[in-house]
Amino acid sequence: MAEERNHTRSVLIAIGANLPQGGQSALESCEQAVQALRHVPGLRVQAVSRWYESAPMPPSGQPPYVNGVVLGVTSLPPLVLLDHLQDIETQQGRVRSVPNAARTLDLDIIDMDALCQTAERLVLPHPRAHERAFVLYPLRDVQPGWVHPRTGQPLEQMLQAVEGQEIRVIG
Ligand code: PH2
Ligand code: MG
Ligand code: MG
Repeated sequence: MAEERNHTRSVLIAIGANLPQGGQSALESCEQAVQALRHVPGLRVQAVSRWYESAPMPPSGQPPYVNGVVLGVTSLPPLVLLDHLQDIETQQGRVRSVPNAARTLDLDIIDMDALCQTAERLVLPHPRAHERAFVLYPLRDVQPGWVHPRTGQPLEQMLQAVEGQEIRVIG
C-alpha cells in the first residue's frame, strides 16, 4: 500500500564502542558507523551529536566507551532497521558473547517516534536509556526536547537523575 510505503518515523540511534578494531580507535569506529548509517537505504541521518567518553556502566575493568547519538528519519519498519544496524556492527568486527562484553561497535535504537513495544528482539523505547548518562547527554545534542515515551519525563529531569555519572565531551 502506498500509505504504508510512505510512512516515516523519526529515530534515535545510540552509537558506542570501547575496543579498537583493525588499527582503528573506538572513536574512529563510531565515526565510521555514522558513515555506514548514511548509506542505509530508507534512513536519512539528520543530526549527529558530539562524541563523549565515559567509564563502562555498570563499572567493570573494561576500557572507557566512546558514545554518541544520531537523529534520523526512516521509512523502514523497526526490525528491518535493526537488521541493518546489526549488519553494520558485524562489518565493524562485533563479536557477540555475554551481555555488556566490550565491543568494537554497538548500535542501539533508543526511540522510534514514541513507539512502545516489547517484542523479543527489540524493546522500544530502549529499556535502560533513561538511566544512562552516555545516552542522555548526546541525545540532548540532537533532540533537546525529547520526552520519554513511556514515562512522559522530560530529558532535563532524566539528566538530573544521572548527574553522578562521569562523562566528558571528546569531539
Ligand atoms: N554499553 C553497554 C554497557 N555499558 N557503558 C558505557 N559507558 N557506554 C556504553 O555504550 C555501554 C556501557 C551495553 O551496550
Ligand atoms: Mg547497548
Ligand atoms: Mg546493542
